[in-house]
Amino acid sequence: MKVKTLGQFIIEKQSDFPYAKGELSRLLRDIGIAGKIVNREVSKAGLVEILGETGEVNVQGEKVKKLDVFANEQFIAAFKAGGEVCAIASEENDDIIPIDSEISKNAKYVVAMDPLDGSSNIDVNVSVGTIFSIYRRTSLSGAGTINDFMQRGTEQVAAGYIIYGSSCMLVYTTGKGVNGFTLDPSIGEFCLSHPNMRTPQNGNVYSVNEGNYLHFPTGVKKYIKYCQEEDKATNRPFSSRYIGSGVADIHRNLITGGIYIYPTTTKSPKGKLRLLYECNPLAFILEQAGGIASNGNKRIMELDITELHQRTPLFLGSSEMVKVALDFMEKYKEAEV
Ligand code: AHM
Ligand code: MG
Repeated sequence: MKVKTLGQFIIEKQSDFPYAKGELSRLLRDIGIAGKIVNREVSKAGLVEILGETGEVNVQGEKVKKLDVFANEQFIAAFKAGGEVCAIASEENDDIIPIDSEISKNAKYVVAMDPLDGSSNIDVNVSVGTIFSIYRRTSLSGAGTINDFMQRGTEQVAAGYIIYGSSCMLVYTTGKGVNGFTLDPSIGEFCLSHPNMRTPQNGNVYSVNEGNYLHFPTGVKKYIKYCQEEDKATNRPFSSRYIGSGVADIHRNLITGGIYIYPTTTKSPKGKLRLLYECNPLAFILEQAGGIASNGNKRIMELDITELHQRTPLFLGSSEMVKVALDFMEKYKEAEV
């Protein structure tokens, strides 16, 4: 069987964007390269000194692990060296990183990313991931500004994630379906392994941190009980699967069918996950694969964004499952007021 590498695939697909001059292709290729370097470090995590906490606290108030810092630096360096990006937003940085260099003076894009999602899982050998989202800049020239990021998810040009798991995979979309590439370590290339990924309309997995149950909205509590009830026709009870590493949970559900929920809680009344670099890119991928992404009553990609690190609740996954969860949210919305 002839193997198709990420590089070959990107070149082939470039004709999908007749107005583009190859910058997006180069940007995606740069992300693949940085991802390989991060994968190399993640797979050595148990071996080397790099493991452990730096002691710093990131803008979300969480302790930063060394690999988060490494991944952040690696992707930033790749974007700066590539010249296609005029600003970066990262979970690890309070403010945007403007880029104004000789090679980036014609840069058309901005990138938002979570360089290492699920990082509390690194030191226990559980999959982690990188999430990225690419927008066309709205500013005219020079370094990008924060306004370049204040765009709805529907404006994304491309989005994807890299999962550092039992194998390393890069999954991305440019709005024409979703394709997945698995890293073949023997040749050091991402190879097309999951062309045109579609998520099943229905599944039997629900993923939510049930430890927070008491603090969930009534609609979510009722939906969880629904998942646990016996019903032959709908194949219930569903299985509960929650890794606590969003990319891993969502990747599995994308393939097998399922729903991922991170609702509001009394502790996090706006939810935990971030709209710009977690929910919007994952929503774009899931929608492109035939799924649904909602905040409980609105489509994620149509939410207005006003802050870089804005949070939102998330209901994401197989269309039929998400629809049922949203029906519960609608039915019990009065219970919250
Ligand atoms: P992070 O970006 O700080 O790693 O947080 C995001 C992660 C998701 O990957 C995961 O699904 C969720 O937070 C787990 O949160 P919790 O431990 O509250 O269930
Ligand atoms: Mg994250």
